[in-house]
Amino acid sequence: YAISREHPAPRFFRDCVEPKKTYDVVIIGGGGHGLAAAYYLAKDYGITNVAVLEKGYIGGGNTGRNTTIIRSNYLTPEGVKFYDASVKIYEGLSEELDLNLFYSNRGHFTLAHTESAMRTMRWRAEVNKHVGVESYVVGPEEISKACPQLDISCSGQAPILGALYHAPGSVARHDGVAWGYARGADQLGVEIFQNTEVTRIDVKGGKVCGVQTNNGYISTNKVLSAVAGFTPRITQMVDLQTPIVIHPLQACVTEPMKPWLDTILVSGSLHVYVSQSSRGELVMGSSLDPYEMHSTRSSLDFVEGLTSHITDMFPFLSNVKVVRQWAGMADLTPDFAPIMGKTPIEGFYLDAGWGTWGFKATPISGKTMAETIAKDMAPDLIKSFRLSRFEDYELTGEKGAASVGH
Ligand code: FAD
Ligand code: PYC
Repeated sequence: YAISREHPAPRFFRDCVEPKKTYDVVIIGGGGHGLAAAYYLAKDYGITNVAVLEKGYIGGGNTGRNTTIIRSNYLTPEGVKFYDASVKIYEGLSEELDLNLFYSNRGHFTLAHTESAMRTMRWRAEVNKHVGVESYVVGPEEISKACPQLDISCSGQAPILGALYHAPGSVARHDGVAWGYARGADQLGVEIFQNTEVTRIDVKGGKVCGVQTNNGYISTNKVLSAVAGFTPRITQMVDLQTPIVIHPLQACVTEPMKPWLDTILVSGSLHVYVSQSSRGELVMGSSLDPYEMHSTRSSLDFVEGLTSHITDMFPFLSNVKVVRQWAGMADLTPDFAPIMGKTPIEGFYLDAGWGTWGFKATPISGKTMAETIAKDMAPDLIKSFRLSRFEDYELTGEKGAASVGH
């Protein structure tokens, strides 16, 4: 590739224009996961002959569309350990990548409005504590203390009985995570190609041998697919079946306000979650759209439902304006856990099934997928996320900890 007047180097990383004929590893998808895998391949294993191919611009997929919640208060011990490892990397990531990711520890409340929801909160608290993660059940007084603006009766619609409190709950700047990993990978020698779409993957004798792109052909024996909502299109190219289905997930932000909301609040019953960003906007979302659709359109129906429930919780917000709304394409699995690791096609690695929950996993998914590719063997931390679990009936049920209604 050449850096020229037509293709000046952007501020963060080299502007790679023309891919080489061959790479040791090709990564499809320049979201947080693909870029983190590239970074750790180079940093942890010295594998730098790596190309990241992104059909649009980096971070333009779900990485730049999510509501940035980072937490590890899951339901299964396997899930809690995995996400806890990610939170621990996140805590030092601004320093490691030398970029301010606005990582902000807020504490996270999952509100319970019914006795059955309280039971799930107690269950999650016990699993979390068992694995050494700081989560416990609190009553309405403690919630009011942390967030005095919250109407505990929710305008009489669904009084709050208690919550699961999770001290490590945090938010961070989502596109910063993609840009930080991109710059880190680039500095170590990885080449990143934007506007480069993979249109075909060649497999011979059960082994990957190359990819066709709109920017030339690349030979390689190792391909990682990290394309979230586009996963079915890529797996179709190698004739691989997964149970992933795509539903839109929408979110929005309000006009900026002076800081008043210190914590992250999630209500499963009212189907809303909210935090306040470092620039004062309320970042809010609700349930998945209830139908399969490969689209990033957003709807009036979504903001109407969301704002009606948010004003049950915070009646004083009724005059605050929503200024932007958008959607991402969530790649959902039946058990709400990801699909990570090797596949029956030699040299084809899959990082998918991130649905509504994958931003928090970006660092650890990058690290563990890099290890899987480098050693051609998945580390223990991700073994329960293997694709074959759906054939073996060994699911990793995380629906009760998914945050977002389904
Ligand atoms: P992406 O960021 O989607 O990157 C995949 C990239 O692949 C895209 O840039 C795409 O252009 C590229 N691509 C696709 N096909 C090709 C091809 N053929 N060739 C080349 N490139 C290709 N998770 C949380 O943990 N916390 C949250 O608060 C949270 N909130 C969310 C809110 C919303 C509204 C949405 C939509 C998701 C939310 N998530 C959340 C989930 C999270 O955003 C995703 O799971 C995560 O960002 C997935 O990252 P990724 O890198 O795997 O995928
Ligand atoms: O996983 O915490 C989460 C989340 C919140 C909103 C969407 N995903």
